[in-house]
Amino acid sequence: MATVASSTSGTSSTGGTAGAARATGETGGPGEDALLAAFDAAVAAEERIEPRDWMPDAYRATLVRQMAQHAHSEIIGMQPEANWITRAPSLRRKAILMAKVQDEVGHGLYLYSATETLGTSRDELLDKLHSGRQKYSSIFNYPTLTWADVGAIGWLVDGAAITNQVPLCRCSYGPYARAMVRVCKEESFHQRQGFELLMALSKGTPEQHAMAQDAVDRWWWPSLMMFGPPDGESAHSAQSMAWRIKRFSNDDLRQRFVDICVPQAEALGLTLPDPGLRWNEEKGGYDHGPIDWTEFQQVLRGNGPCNEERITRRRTAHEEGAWVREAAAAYAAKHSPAAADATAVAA
Ligand code: FAQ
Repeated sequence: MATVASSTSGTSSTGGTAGAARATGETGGPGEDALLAAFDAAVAAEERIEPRDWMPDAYRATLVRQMAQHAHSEIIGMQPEANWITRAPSLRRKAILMAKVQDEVGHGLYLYSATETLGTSRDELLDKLHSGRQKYSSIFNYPTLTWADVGAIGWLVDGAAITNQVPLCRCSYGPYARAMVRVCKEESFHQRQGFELLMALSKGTPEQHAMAQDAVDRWWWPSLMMFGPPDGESAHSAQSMAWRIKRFSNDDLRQRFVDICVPQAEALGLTLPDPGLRWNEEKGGYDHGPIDWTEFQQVLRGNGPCNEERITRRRTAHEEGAWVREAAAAYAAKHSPAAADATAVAA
């Protein structure tokens, strides 16, 4: 991890008004050192930084990077599961899956909105996603080969997402923290539906049990990679933790997830595909086998099994949705207060 003491400097043009610890960035206000000191004090006092508060440019850029990546993950993350909506084995399962996929796009909306409070636009963010300048989570570059994958995504991918995101409810940036509260509640439902789906398969016919096991075998290691590179190679963790954006390191959260999953796998009657999993009395957690970080890097470089397919589908969806955006903008313009005033004057 890179070492960081407190905020790196940088100015921001937004003026702040929130509380004694918040200096304003307006002309004639305190200088940059005072602004930075007030910002650091607010973070240290567990106060929330709000959109109109002064913040270092690097803090803003870090938030935009992480939140945009998170928002992109939510909307790209709809694709692997949507693949199974038409083939869900019952009306009940189809209704549940449709609701879950709709929730994911909702999470994307909260997160894009929260990112826009940092002075960027949704168009800009989507453009960066489509041109490969911003990332989305590695996990969504794996295929969903069988119905059991829907269960494995719910149990493992949503489970990993919750483990990572519950601490983000205490993120120092207010809009992100508040969005996370609702997202986590919904992710919790998603995780349970995945667990319940896998339980039904695991206790079903031998073929269904084998399908569930195969899905867990394929999703386990990529789920562990969701937490990001090991702490020693995590470029942003130290600074993000100093700013209280992140509360725990990648490895600490990964460990927490492994410890949660082992007893859950036992309850499911499924095996986690890691012969190296052992209870370690001294650390009070499970040791696990080595993660294939070469595979992770390959996926990040665009060479995962589905990278090309996912981004192509996303770009197509964006192009095909152009008429909806145009219609919505035309409707908003027609019904804006200015348009209403003009109509009243003409009458
Ligand atoms: N995939 O220095 P760090 C979900 C990048 S939502 C791709 O450790 P950081 C819901 C990282 O960006 C899942 N890239 O970075 C759902 C950085 O690259 P950069 C998404 C990754 O930010 C469920 C570089 O590696 N969740 O699943 C990944 O401090 C089911 C160095 O890494 C979030 O986004 C990765 N896995 O920590 C939806 C949560 N890991 O930007 C549908 C919020 C790292 O310098 C269906 N994000 N990288 O080019 C976070 O908590 C953090 O950003 C981490 C990474 C922990 C992901």
